Amino acid sequence: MTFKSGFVAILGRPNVGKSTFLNYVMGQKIAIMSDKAQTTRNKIMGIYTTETEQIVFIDTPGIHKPKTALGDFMVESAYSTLREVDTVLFMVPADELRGKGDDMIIERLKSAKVPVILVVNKIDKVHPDQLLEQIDDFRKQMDFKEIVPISATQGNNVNRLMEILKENLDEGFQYFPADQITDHPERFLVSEMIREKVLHLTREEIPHSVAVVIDSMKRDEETDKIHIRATIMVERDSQKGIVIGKGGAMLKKIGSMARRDIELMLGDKVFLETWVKVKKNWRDKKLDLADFGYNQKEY
Ligand SMILES: Nc1nc2c(ncn2[C@@H]2O[C@H](COP(=O)(O)OP(=O)(O)OP(=O)(O)O)[C@@H](O)[C@H]2O)c(=O)[nH]1
Ligand SMILES: [Mg+2]
Repeated sequence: MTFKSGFVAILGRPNVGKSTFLNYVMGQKIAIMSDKAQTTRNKIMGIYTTETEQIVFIDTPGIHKPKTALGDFMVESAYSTLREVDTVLFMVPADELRGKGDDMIIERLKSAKVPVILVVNKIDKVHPDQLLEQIDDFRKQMDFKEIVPISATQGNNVNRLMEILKENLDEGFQYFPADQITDHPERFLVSEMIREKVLHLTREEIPHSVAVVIDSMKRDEETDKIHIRATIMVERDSQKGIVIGKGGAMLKKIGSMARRDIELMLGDKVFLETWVKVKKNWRDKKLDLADFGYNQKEY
């Protein structure tokens, strides 16, 4: 039997459910998710492999009007996938009307010369009539190869979308071993899981200002646990106060929730030590961006 494979990018505005979809398909958390916009900051591969096919999904940062060097990096890394993939999934939410942000992306997609599948996500949030109107509106904007409504949280119609993707695969290599699910090292996933808890537990001003760096990660022979030291970077002293919380309560909560996720991912006991540091305006400094893992990488 011939083997089929292909690269598929997931593109769209922030918060539409791109990472939620990827995690649903992969059956585990590779990309962190939150109800705050601009959660994903790096391209993340989710490698889906069966006996007969391999689909390499690339989850991308939500496309927005960038206001910082980090924002520039995020948007650029999302658009860069257009040169790297065989198919694009353009994701829009069923419950929000098409806006300037969508139009901007559509313009780029039109000139990209890659087949684009429109994925209307969050159908659990709307009445079917509203869904039809949404589809009708987008259909007029460009020529989509297919239009597929789904719910990434509930899994509705995700199988159908997977079938369509499989039907459209070309004969090709198995690019990655069958047991590899992502291109990112464990350290990156660990830092992301900590960042996810900061996003969940802190107020609106923190999420965009935070980066997490893993200082060390090794097995402690005495306790037989993985000992992880992580630093949470923020931009201001006041933010440091919020992340640490009264008597350290917030940091403790972040640590224990993150530890649970990390243990699940690693399948091992973990001792997690977290520190908070202030690094002023790191989002605007190219050098700091690279230090914190935000540097361009091609696939
Ligand atoms: N009701 C509903 N909510 C969803 C669905 N898919 C995603 N969400 C929610 O939408 C929010 C954003 O999800 P993410 O997966 O982080 O969105 P994203 O597109 O990756 O966002 P960025 O990384 O910021 O670009 C989360 O609160 C999800 O739980 C869905 O099908 N239905
Ligand atoms: Mg995301």
